[in-house]
This record gives sequence, structure tokens and C-alpha cells, in this order.
Amino acid sequence: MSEQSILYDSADAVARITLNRPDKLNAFTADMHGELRAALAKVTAAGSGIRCVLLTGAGRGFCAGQDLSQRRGDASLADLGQTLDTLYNPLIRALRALDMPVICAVNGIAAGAGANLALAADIVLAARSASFLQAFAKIGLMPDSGGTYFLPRLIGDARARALAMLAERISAEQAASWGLIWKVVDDDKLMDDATALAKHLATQPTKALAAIKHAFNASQDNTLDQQLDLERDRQRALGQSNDYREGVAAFFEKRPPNFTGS
Ligand code: T3D
Repeated sequence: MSEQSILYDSADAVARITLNRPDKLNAFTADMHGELRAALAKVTAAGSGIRCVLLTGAGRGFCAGQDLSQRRGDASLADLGQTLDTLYNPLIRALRALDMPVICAVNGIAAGAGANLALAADIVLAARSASFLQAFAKIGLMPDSGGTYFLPRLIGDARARALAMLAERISAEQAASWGLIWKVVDDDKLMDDATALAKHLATQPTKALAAIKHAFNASQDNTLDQQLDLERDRQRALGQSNDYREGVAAFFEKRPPNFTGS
């Protein structure tokens, strides 16, 4: 492999993962999926010490989805169901299952599976110049990588259907005002703000943040009764954590807590 299509670096318990095919707006190839899987394996490796993931893209785009140059010619030769089964679906599942927050810093256009990859994160910040595009219908496909799950839950059925059917690009500002993402920041502040946020989260009670993440993931489908039971079970486990003991001690000692993620 000539150049790495995924960059990985870590500091202060934050793993930064950068999609790195800037000339192609970081469109996904099969190799790139493999490198991203390897990066996520580093995050979860025993003793990695990582407590937050920051996902972003190199260059002027975040991610343009599947690399279509790998789909030219006789389209019937490619089994897209298999690609989803083996590459995109495991990626979305892995991000949602990580026991720590995933921050996505959308630095430019997020299109196709690239848009839905961003939506799989826990907190999405976007540069003011960034945009989101459910590009699929333009090439005769439907949203995948969780798009039909995330979109209606985040912005409602009416907007979700229109975005998917019209394949209209929306600005970061529009995405934030609809509740598709958390917030928009000035382009030159994106990485500083996203890094500061990730570093902050990496100092917080990681087990509690993981419980929050998984509870919100589950609440998309659960009844209130199921959610109350889940909260009971998760809270019971958190009550045994060092960070809970530390949080209560710090409260009474009137000092900032020193959470270790244990
Ligand atoms: O296939 C399966 O396995 C099923 C899974 C599917 C998942 C999917 O994601 S399907 C959707 C695939 N993505 C798209 O349809 C988006 C295609 N790209 C675009 O529509 C536009 O590029 C953008 C709206 C994203 C950005 O437009 P613009 O004008 O800012 O940039 P550009 O000039 O179109 O692109 C810059 C370069 O990136 C250009 O290369 P070149 O001509 O300079 O050599 C362009 O071809 C390349 N590029 C952009 N997107 C892709 C791509 N190359 C390959 N695949 C892409 N998806």
C-alpha cells in the first residue's frame, strides 16, 4: 500500500482517526475500510488507555462515501449487499458499540455513506463551510450505513424522506438547526474545538459516558418500561465504579474529581 488512507494518532487518552484520501474527498475503498478497522482495534486493544475517539477527514472533504471508481462498468458484477454486510455495517456497529464517546469533526462535504458515518458518532461538530448530502438516489441507490435509521430519528420523517429522495445538499447551519448535528463552528476553529471537547470527555467518567451512549442507543427502540429497567441495571453497575466513589468524594471535599475511567 503506497499511502495510508487512515491516519491514527493518540494523545491525552484521545485517539484521532483521520480519513486520508483528500484528492477523492476521502471516499471509501476496501483498503481504507481495512485500515479503519485496524485503527478501531487499536482503540479497543487492552491497555490502550483511549477514552474518546475523534473522527475527521483530511483536506476539503469529510467523506464522499463509497469510492465509485470501484463501481464503474458492469454494476451487476458488484454485490452491494455483500459490501454493506462486510464493510459498512460492521463499521457503523463498531462505532455505536464503542464503550466511549465518538466525536465527529465534519470538516467538509459528508456525502453518501460518509454522511451516515458522521451521524453514527455521539457528538457531531461541523465546520461552517461543511455540508451533508444523502447522495444515494442520484446514482440509483438508497441511503445505507444507518441513514434510514438515523435520519428520521434525528430530524423527523418528513425531512428525512425528502433529504433521501431529493438528494439535496444541506449546509452545516441547516443541519444544526434541524438537530441533525450538535453544532457548527467556524472553519478555523473546528479542530481546536473538537480536540478540546475530546480531551475534556477523555477526563470524564468513561464508564458513565459509555452507559449514557448505550442507553440512548437503546432508547431509539425501547419502551419506557424497558428503558427504566436498562437504567436500573446500568446505574447498578456504575454504582460499583471507582469514578462514582471519586465523584461523590470530590463533591464533599469541594474539589474537582479525578476520574480514571475505572
Ligand atoms: O457501493 C457499495 O458498496 C454500496 C455502498 C454505498 C455507499 C455510498 O456511499 S453510495 C454514495 C457514493 N457517493 C456519492 O455518490 C457522492 C459522489 N460525489 C459527489 O457527488 C461529489 O463529489 C460531492 C458532492 C461529494 C463533492 O462535489 P465537489 O464538486 O465538491 O467535488 P468533486 O469535484 O465532485 O470531487 C473531487 C474529486 O473527488 C473528484 O476527483 P477528480 O476529478 O479531481 O480526480 C471526484 O471524482 C472525486 N470523488 C468525489 N466523490 C467520489 C470521488 N471519487 C470516487 N468516489 C466518490 N464517491
